[in-house]
Amino acid sequence: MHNIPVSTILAFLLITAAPAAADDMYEENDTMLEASWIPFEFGGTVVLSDLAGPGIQADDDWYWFEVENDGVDVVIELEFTHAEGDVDMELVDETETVLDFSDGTDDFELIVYHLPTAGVYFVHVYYGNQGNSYDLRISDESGVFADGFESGDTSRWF
Ligand SMILES: [Ca+2]
Ligand SMILES: [Ca+2]
Ligand SMILES: [Ca+2]
Repeated sequence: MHNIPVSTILAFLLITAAPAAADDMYEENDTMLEASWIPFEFGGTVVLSDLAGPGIQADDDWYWFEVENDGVDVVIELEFTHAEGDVDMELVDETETVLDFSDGTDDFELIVYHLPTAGVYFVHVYYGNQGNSYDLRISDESGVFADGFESGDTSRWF
């Protein structure tokens, strides 16, 4: 601190603090290679805001999750306020193929997709770049039906 004017220190703090305030805790995740991990589990539901708070769509946001079983019917829900910035999303596989997308004009986007094989999949949240906050929920159809069970219950119908 010796010989450094206070105004210089304050300016430095403002500059370094600004990016964190403008976006979410999952940055940097602007490309597939930088995608943030979502701890998806078969039969369960994972909610982004329960992990490190809601997302903010100020630039491209990529997330990845792993499916350990073949034939999972994955349900991906995105919630936000459309009036605060249009947000869209797509489901992408490891080969960068877009499997499905949702680009509506309401306060949510929804993708329901049958994943034939186990593997790593990506959710790409993008479009308006207005700094709109959102929540992301990933579940599978068995998770929907298992909602009445206590967490940790591993019982299945099949
Ligand atoms: Ca973000
Ligand atoms: Ca981002
Ligand atoms: Ca949209």
